[in-house]
Amino acid sequence: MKAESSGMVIRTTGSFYRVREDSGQIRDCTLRGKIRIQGLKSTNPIAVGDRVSFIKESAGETGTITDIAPRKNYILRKSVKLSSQYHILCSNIDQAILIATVEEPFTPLGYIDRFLVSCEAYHIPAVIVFNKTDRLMTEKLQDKANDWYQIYRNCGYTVLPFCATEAGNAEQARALLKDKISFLAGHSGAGKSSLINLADPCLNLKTGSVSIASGKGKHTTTFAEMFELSFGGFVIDAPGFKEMELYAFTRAELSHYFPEMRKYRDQCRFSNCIHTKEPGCAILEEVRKGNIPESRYHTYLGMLQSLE
Ligand SMILES: Nc1nc2c(ncn2[C@@H]2O[C@H](COP(=O)(O)OP(=O)(O)OP(=O)(O)O)[C@@H](O)[C@H]2O)c(=O)[nH]1
Ligand SMILES: [Mg+2]
Ligand SMILES: [Zn+2]
Repeated sequence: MKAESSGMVIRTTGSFYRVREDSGQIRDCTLRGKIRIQGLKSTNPIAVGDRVSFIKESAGETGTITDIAPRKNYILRKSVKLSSQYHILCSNIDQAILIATVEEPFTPLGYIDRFLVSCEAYHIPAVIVFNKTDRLMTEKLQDKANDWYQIYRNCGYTVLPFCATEAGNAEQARALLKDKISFLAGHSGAGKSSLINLADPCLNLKTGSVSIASGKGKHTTTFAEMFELSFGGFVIDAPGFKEMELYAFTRAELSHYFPEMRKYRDQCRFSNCIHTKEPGCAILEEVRKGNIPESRYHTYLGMLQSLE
């Protein structure tokens, strides 16, 4: 009997799965038979980030996947062809990093909030990198940026103001990514690839491209690719976070995914309170007091509506 090895899937192409053995060796594998994953209806059986067992084929650098370990978390995307079905974009993520920008391009707060709600629902720790701090030319812009940092820090998130074009920040970028599996998201042009290149110039990712903005080009593929960092760790450079799907949760659950609301939601008079205009609502009271940022509450109401 052939010995089983284990590794992580770093790329999927059709029915081939590129697996990185724990020794660092890369092996293209196929899947033997059907592997059933309980309780999840996805169109792809295996995703980037999956931990798998496989048997090495005697000839060449190929293998056969025989088993997949339970996922600690995963991000879903709507399957393109069948919109009622999902596929797993990636799994076993240690942190999701949102690259946001106050200017050039302007990132709406609602976009940041929705990203954070997704991370809460997916049980993935989130970090917000506010990139292009060098573009905050006026005092007014700097004040605005500081207000934004404060909003998210007060909610308990890690906020990192950053400039990815400054060579002196390379060490900080490496510290952020080292020894972790990081999922990077953010609008086109925010600086995702720039940040990765700053940390690890060997990767030499293309930057400044507009191909994603048009929704065409190489990124139309919805399958994520993972890059190994020379100093330890992996990054998933995934353009188009827009398509990241929320779990189908109920309206009553939504406030649970806003950490600053989670603290108060049990204090509402009615247990089925959805915090819109109910008497004795603790969350409304905290919004009035300024303990829950108005912009976050505004996003909450918008999301609530879309759940109706
Ligand atoms: N001034 C300034 N420009 C930056 C900074 N970070 C990135 N840029 C520039 O912004 C442009 C877009 O950066 P990319 O790294 O390609 O952005 P991206 O997020 O990977 O974009 P997509 O791959 O299209 O999703 C490039 O021209 C970068 O040089 C920064 O901190 N300051
Ligand atoms: Mg890019
Ligand atoms: Zn309430």
